[in-house]
Amino acid sequence: MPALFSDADLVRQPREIYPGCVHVPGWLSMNQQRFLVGEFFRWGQTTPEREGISRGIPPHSPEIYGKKMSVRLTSLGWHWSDYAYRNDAPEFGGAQPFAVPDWLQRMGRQALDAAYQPSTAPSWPAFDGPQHAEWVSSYCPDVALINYYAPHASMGMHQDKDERSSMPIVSVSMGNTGVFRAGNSENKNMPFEDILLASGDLIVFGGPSRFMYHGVPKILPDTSPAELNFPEGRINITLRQTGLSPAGN
Ligand code: MD6
Ligand code: FE
Repeated sequence: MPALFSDADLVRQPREIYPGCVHVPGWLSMNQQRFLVGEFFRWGQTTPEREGISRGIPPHSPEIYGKKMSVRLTSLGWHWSDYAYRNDAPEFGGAQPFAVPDWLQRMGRQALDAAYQPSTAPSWPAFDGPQHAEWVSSYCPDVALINYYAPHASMGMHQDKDERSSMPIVSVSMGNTGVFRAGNSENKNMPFEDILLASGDLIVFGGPSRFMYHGVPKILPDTSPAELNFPEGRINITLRQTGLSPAGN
């Protein structure tokens, strides 16, 4: 059974890429991935107006610096537009996002717990057992950005710095494998490390890597697991704690 001892499995181990940035391949079970894909379709549907407010942000391509992004974005908790978080989306008739469900916030805590074990992430945050548990339980992500990549979509190098909290960003992906380019915190240039994010992979950005430049130069066709039933494109969900007050949200 040579497949049992394939080298490919050796490299798909949890790995601290830089201090604070940890990749955990195959973190989500296939059932969890299937559930998230089902929710992805629901989150993109807007519910009819009730008491003057409709809920749900339709997937759209945000404009940044006058250019439309190639990914399609929807979100939970807050609407992201012009590099800021808003309670509502004026461009969609004032629609408000659905809340981040409890189970998804819990998934965020489970992700921090899994990624920042001292054995996999020796450099940061370097907590002992009780401190680690307390820190994990304090994570309360109040926004989820959900990006859909059609086969030729990509995302340019950027920093995520619209949040006022320095708590980590939790990122999970489903569908086609994406080439994730991890850069440095100073500028968009080299050195880079290209990491393959496959369906079910987790990557977290915290501490010294929280403001690292990164992007997704391309996604790889025909890489979505058949059992997922999502043959084309890639879904990426990032959870963040904005540090903003929840007024009206
Ligand atoms: C993506 N992700 O994987 C885009 N940002 O499609 C991000 O931009 C990202 O994965 C901050 C932290 C983790 C991420
Ligand atoms: Fe990002």
